[in-house]
Amino acid sequence: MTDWDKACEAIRGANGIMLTTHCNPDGDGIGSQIALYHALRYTGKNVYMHNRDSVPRIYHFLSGTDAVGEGEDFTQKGVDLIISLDAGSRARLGFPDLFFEGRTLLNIDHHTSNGRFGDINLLEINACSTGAIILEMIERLGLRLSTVSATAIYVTVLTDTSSFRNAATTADTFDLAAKLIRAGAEPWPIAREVYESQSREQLSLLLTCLGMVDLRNGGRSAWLHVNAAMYENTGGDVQDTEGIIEYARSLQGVEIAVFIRPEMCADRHVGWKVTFRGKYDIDVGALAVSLGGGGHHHAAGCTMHGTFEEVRHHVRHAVSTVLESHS
Ligand SMILES: [Mn+2]
Repeated sequence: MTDWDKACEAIRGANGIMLTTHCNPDGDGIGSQIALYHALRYTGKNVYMHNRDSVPRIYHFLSGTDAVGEGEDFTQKGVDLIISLDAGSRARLGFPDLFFEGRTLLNIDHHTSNGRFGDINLLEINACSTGAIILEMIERLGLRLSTVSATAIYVTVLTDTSSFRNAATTADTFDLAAKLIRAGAEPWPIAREVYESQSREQLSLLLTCLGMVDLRNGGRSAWLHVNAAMYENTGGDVQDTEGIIEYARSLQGVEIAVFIRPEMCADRHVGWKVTFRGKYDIDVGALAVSLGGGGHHHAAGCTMHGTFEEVRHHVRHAVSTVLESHS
């Protein structure tokens, strides 16, 4: 049996399904979740959505996001299948071990570093987004592609390809986008919600952050960070940091961009989230793996522990080593 057969069979056979995605969810995680939720609801199954962290504001326009539960506890009875979407490891889901006991875990993802942590693993590393895998899943299961699901999958493609710009963008990506638009997804209203609805606090945080850009390794690496004081002074929050790292990568000559922010769990500081972006042949996914995280060739991250200074020192060393081996 192929992984696709196993995944489809698990979904067909399940009575209660819980859809979840990684901590601090992005457009791919939320869009995949919403798209599959609406498609499966037509089958008469009990379908729930639950994530450790809340849905970012810019995705609230997707219908069904108000039904996404949040927090470390999920008490709903009768769930026999958990579907993990867009997460490279089980730890990235942010739930206690107990959460998974007695339930089948189906892992659907496109990260090269995915640890095959599910009971069933559906990994398509050439997919431009996890949502692209969900579209194929909907088709294979013979489910209806509603306007709502098409819109949610369009969001996954738009955000995970950095607006049809990154290396994952192929002719297939545009075929996929065309199919979604024909099914009712509207590019401009979606772009307006995702990219043209910034708050003043977000802009203020961006300004503060960019003012502190640090170029190192002779201009080959660019560093940005936020901390609790910067949130406090600007009124911004973790959601407002989405995309800031792209400014660091956008500088000419930069090969590795690094962004560091506090990693929170229910208002507790649990470490530092370090995000990497690459531009040329350096594989920041491998860099992140070497620091205990994971990701893609040009976009990756990890969570580290210690003081900010300790973490930055450690990451600077790792980045310098990678750059020296590529000079
Ligand atoms: Mn993704």
